Amino acid sequence: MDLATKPGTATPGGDAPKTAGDVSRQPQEIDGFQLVIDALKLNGIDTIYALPGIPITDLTRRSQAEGIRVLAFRHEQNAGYAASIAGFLTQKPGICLTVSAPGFLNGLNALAHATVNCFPMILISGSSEREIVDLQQGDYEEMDQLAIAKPVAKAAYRVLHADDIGVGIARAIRAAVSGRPGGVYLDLPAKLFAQSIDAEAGRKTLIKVVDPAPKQIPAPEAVKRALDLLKSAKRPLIVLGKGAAYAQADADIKTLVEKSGIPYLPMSMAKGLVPDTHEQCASAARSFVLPGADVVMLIGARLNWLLSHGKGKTWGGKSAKDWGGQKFIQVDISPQEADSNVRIDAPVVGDIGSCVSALLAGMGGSWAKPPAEWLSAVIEKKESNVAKMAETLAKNPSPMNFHSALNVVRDIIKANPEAILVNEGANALDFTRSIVDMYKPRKRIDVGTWGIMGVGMGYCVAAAVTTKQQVIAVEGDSAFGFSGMEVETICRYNLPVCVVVMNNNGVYKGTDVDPTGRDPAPTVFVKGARYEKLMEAFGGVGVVAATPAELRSAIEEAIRSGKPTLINAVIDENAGTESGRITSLNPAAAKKKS
Ligand code: ADP
Ligand code: TPW
Ligand code: MG
Repeated sequence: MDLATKPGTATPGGDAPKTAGDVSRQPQEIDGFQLVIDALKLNGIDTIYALPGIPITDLTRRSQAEGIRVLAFRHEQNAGYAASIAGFLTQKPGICLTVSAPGFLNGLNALAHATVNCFPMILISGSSEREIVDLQQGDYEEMDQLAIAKPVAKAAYRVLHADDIGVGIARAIRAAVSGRPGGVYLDLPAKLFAQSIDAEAGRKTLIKVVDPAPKQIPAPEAVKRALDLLKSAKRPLIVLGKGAAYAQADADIKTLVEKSGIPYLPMSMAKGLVPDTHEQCASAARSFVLPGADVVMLIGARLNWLLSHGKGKTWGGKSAKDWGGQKFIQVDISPQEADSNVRIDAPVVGDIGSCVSALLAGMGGSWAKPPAEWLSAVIEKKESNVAKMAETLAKNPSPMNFHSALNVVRDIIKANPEAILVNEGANALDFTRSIVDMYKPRKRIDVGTWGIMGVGMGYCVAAAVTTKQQVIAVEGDSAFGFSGMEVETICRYNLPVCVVVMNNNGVYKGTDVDPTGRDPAPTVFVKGARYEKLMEAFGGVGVVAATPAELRSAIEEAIRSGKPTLINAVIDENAGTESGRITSLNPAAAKKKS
């Protein structure tokens, strides 16, 4: 069935002139719906994360009928987070499709998240009638969506005529994936879908984007400047960020690390780019290497709050704003990133693949390893911290705490290094990041630059669909709540997702009380909540795990069966600390001792 090209089947109400009456002379027509689908397919878009409704219901149906995988969610925010992480994992823009005003706004959070995290994503939203919206005459779901999207998007476009759909989608794709990737908004008014134009002419307007993310080769002098600085270092350090993971230059990055012999620190989503168990990995000596280093090479990592802005006590500065004395090399595709917080002595601007191969070429055959004194100091610090952690992990307290539960997850990921680990929460996030080693690139996806709660189930769906691997999500009980209803989506598509809810009865802890005695405290939930029943409600497997042994066998069974599973891991409600590792960011008045 080809609705779009059959004469006379175009939806009425389109703007294009029609030759009514004489069917034999009627040209073959194509409508806006079909042009959008054809444009996406032409550009290799094979999956859409959506929530149907006016005016995009038929777009979801017809996309599916044409072989695009349409994953329908229960809330647009989760569809959006799914699209954003699909972009990170595949380097193709993840597509989120929503209805107008409220659906668009629900998706907008994820669009902002994609932009902030440098993930390529396109939010496509249907919108209401321009003439009515612009005169504010009160249309169904009236909103000037383009204006609202602009400040949080890398780019935002609106298409008004069917013969511009090809250009609109091409521009959106290029904007999402070229240079620093980001979130792009594409506004498609309801009227556009129904417009019909001559089919042959319409098809000619479609654009297959050539080389959507062109290589950007760094200048030879920038590479030389960086290598000269690195060579002069007595205590060098490499920091790998999620931009490096995104770039898919895995082999060259590992070679660069090994050839240089420099200790490296992976940011959260760069864990596993080089295995966390590598002898040069300095994660366990983080608070030693940051203040100790004299030259730091950042590869796809920004000096934002996650790296204490490159200064202050974390970096050995005397006070919160003082420079620690480090010199920085920054490898990044965005020329504006350098000097954002502290002086960058050697910016290397280009795509990470090209930059790393240029650095490798410049290093030549004989590169002197860093001074042995520095390397042995790092190893010594690391070994003593690892030994301390091993002691804590070996304990088996009752009730179970974060450490004893995560010791199990650590073993499971070691035995299943291809599995994707989704992670959100506060303590549930921080402890997982430091305890669970990753062995392969792009296997850990988490709260990202904003430390955002709610990415969990959307990430699970996209990770399972795009990688076809087992997904294990370690979720704080609060974090899980933001997207919990999507367990129905996980069951509906029968995805190999095992959700472990670290259930400590609340946000950070489950022990707060309302001093007036009237209500539950704002940070606590229903005690002993049975999250596993939510999964059972939709046909998945639900398990309560109160001990590490129960947790281990439940995750192992989930992996063996590949069935959607939710494990309610009962954690000591006293075990966490306020805000996990970032208590210091709480305004002083609200600060609480753990
Ligand atoms: P992290 O949170 O892991 O420290 P950030 O999100 O702060 O990482 O930084 C990622 C950086 O990577 C951004 O500055 C972005 O411009 C850069 N980046 C993303 N993709 C590429 C790429 N392909 N080549 C070069 N730089 C990239
Ligand atoms: C969109 C603020 C940061 S962490 C967190 C909240 C609400 C939940 C912590 O509790 P959880 O973890 O998940 O149970 P645990 O192990 O410490 O008990 N809204 C958004 N994002 C953020 N970051 C918040 C609120 C927050
Ligand atoms: Mg909790």
